[in-house]
Amino acid sequence: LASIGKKAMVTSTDIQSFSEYLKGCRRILALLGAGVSAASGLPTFRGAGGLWRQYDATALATPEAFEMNPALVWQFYSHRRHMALQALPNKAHYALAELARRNQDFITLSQNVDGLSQRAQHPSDQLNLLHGSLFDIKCTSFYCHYTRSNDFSDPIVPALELPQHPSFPQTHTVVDKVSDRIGTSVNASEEEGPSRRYIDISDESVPIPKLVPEDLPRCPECKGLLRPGVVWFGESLPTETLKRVDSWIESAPVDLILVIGTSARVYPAAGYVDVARDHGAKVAVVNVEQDMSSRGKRECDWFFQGDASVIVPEILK
Ligand code: BV8
Ligand code: ZN
Repeated sequence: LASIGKKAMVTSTDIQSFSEYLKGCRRILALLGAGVSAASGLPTFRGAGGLWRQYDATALATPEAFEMNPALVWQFYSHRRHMALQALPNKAHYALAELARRNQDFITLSQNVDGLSQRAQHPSDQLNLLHGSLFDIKCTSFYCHYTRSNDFSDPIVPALELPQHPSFPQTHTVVDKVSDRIGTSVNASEEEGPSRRYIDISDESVPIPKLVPEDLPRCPECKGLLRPGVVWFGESLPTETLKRVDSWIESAPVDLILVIGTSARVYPAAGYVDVARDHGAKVAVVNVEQDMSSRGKRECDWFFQGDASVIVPEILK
């Protein structure tokens, strides 16, 4: 009897049953993590990509690290801004944007700060950036409220220009006029314009220039130090965004949550999986690793193993 009473928590890998269910879905959530942008060449936080030089990325993404060494943290973020600007959205970003256009009752909760969902033309009123954006900047002076969004300058200040040594082995060729590519998916190879050569400073063998605070991004209003507009560990998530998401969830039962490319370790973002389930949602996980579904978490209803840029367009078509 116990076994009959126990809900069959079988995780299906069957696209057919998922597509059947998806057809009847109206209110859908997606929770995105760094794995969605892996196919665009951006490193994830855990696993190999989780290190920047000899630092754990999550140790640099803190107010304490910024307080202690703003130059190093700015170099970390400047490098990630540069990488994100050089990257292109992939088919997962486009498929999710397409679903949002098709269905107003689909909203995306993204933990990613790389701007790729936006560049895939994901409708902005259905895209909730839980952890901010690399391209938002804000002032750190207590009394000053200066912020700016969509600052795609690369680098943001001359001193953060990646060192250029054409002979250096780690150089990678980048194309100029990146700003022309924002909002388009122009392919790098079609890009004309002179290419400059930069050193990849994520490699700790590469000496990085010593910066003084004056060289760092300063507030045009109060001359205070500017910081990346991302949510660091220990900081609360944007209240407006949380309010919007929570009222969307509370307003009616949820049919489905897609959990794509996330280790679901960072809270409160990861908590939305259980919140959605508690509001009636079935759970579909897309991940290259099994650990998400089998890590003792409550079972998901579907688990699709593989690269999000391959699987997401497939299961949403
Ligand atoms: C807060 C912006 C409180 C910055 C980020 C102990 C227990 C529980 C919680 C805590 C705890 N100690 C501290 C906390 C709270 C902490 C937290 O959750 N820590 C974790 C590490 C335990 N959370 C916070 O601090 C949050 N704030 O709690 O505030 C508070 C409340 C009120 C008032 C004041 C304070 C703030 C968290 C936000 C931190 N900022 N990002 C930046 O980007 O630099 S988080 C950052 O890491 C990302 O945004 C992302 O959210 C997270 C990384 O997670 P993922 O995206 O999942 O990436 P990851 O690499 O982990 O996984 C990638 C996955 O993709 C893997 O599963 C992999 O298998 C898969 N994958 C890889 N390739 C592919 C793929 N899948 C598909 N296809 C592929 N090709
Ligand atoms: Zn200021």
